[in-house]
Amino acid sequence: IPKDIALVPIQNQFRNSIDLSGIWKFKVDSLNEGIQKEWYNGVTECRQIAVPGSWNEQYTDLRDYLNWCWYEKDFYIPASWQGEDIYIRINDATYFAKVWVNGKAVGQHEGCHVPFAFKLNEYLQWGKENKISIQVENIQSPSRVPTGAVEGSSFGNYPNANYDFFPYSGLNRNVVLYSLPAKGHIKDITVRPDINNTTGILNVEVEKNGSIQSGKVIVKGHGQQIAKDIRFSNHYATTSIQIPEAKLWSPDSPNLYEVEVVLEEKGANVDKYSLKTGVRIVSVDEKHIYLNGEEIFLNGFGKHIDFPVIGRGTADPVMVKDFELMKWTGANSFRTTHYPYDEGFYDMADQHGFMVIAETPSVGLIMGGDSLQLAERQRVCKQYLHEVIYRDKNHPSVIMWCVANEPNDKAQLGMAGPTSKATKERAYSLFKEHFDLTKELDPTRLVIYVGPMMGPRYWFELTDVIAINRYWGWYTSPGSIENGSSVLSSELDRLHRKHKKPCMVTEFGCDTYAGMHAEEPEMFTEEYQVDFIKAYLDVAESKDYVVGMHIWNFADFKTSQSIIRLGGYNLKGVFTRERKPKMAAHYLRERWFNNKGNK
Ligand code: BDP
Repeated sequence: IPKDIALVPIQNQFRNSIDLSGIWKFKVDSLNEGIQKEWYNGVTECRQIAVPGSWNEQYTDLRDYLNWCWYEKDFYIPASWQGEDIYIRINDATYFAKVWVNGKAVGQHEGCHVPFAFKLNEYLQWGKENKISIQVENIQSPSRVPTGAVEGSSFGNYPNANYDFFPYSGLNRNVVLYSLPAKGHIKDITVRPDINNTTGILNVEVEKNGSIQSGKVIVKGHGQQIAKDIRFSNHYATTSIQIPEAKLWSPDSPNLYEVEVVLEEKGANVDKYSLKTGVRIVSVDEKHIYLNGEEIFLNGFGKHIDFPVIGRGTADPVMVKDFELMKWTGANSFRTTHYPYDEGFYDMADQHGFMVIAETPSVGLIMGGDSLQLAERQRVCKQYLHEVIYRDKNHPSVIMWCVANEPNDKAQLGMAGPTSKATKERAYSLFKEHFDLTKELDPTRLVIYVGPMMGPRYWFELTDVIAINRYWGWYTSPGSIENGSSVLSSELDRLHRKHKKPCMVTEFGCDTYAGMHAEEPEMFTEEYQVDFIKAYLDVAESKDYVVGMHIWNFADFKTSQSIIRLGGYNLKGVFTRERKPKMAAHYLRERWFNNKGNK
């Protein structure tokens, strides 16, 4: 798993980047004949498509199309880049992509919503146009993650994704061409913060390419500047920077420091990379999560990247608006359900003091069944953990990794009845590998998975915090919020008694048709949503070991079609898909923002 994605491409005096966003050529390849017909040399009779964006929203006939498509773009490399190492970074090709440059195969990648990069030097031509061709498909399959087309799946939806959001496909994020100094460059920077009384400590590890042996780490911010020399051995160098009277990062004061790394040769700088990070530590005991030694409570949402016309595409105005609205409600946290978001989200969270639970694309995971498929899924899950942690490890906002949402140990998701002892044992040890790998790649953060209603409980042994998604009073005892919240209350008590870990409800909510009302709360009305949310928040407040409540969902979002998804939407948003508040959003603002009754 190449580490080339560890650092986001930037522009400075040593590095260059060109964003290839815009209109690309686009051609459907439903017979998968493009390779044989050499479409990598150029497509003809094609459509046009906007990148970033999902193809399912841009073309009426492609709404449910998940098969092969071709993207193509011509580009120039500036003459000044000659002699540099030149890469391409594709930030999201959902789900499987093959890449050619000037008709030559460059590489391929499996997986959604994570970046991948290839070095292009040997494929490029100078003083001429170059052509990049990307063949992408999003075929739903049980050996993929997230899983699709699972026989007997409880979803019974169309398209047949095994998860409750629309399988938006294609180049959902931008494609960036970038150059790095060929003489040697910084490949990765890992900053691990610590605190000793009032001194902040940033432990910095730098990995580089090339023969350069020395450099500097400079930490800047809040009127201070502290520099240390580094020397590499075997491409790695480490140092520890002490910041006296450090300004810690927290939701109330999201203080950031700039960490600048330079590579030097004979007194001259060869490469430089700067990133922003914060000094903060996260810890946990039987009942609480602590940030810098102080108890915290996570108020917030599960979200989606989902907007009309743009689909799952990156859209900065929507992102900025979402932060504005989350702040308006008084939220201090969100989970990147059910996949990693684009980097901008984590930068914004760092700056605005949001605590993030960073989730991998492992949703609807089946930890049982056919061994070959299981082995494939396991491989992809581990790849995701590398990719996500390489990319997002330096964000102070990320306080927890979530390795999977609602995994199950059945052979099929909809399968009823008990799981055999052997299957359970295998599922336990395989899932433990996800936790072990996460802790190995990053020992500084908490690690959770999110458990489904009526799902296996033995995996809770592996987590730092018990995180559950609950819909008692919605999917069960419909219409009775009282029943639902009392089931929640006793279940939380049981879980905490057994595992002696803090608990969090990572999803709870109900579908609400904006504008539908009733005198007494009735399902689908705005009144029901308010009362449901209130009842769950009250339960949480009565228990000193509950550490967070994330409402499902921040906004309504598109799903596959099924009888429980009116118009093809999950309507559990407290905002509509267009970001208008429902009554519940006003209720949260009253409760969270005005600090009436949240912890
Ligand atoms: C949970 C899933 C989430 C769904 C939600 C729901 O984690 O993706 O959208 O249920 O049913 O099980 O609304």
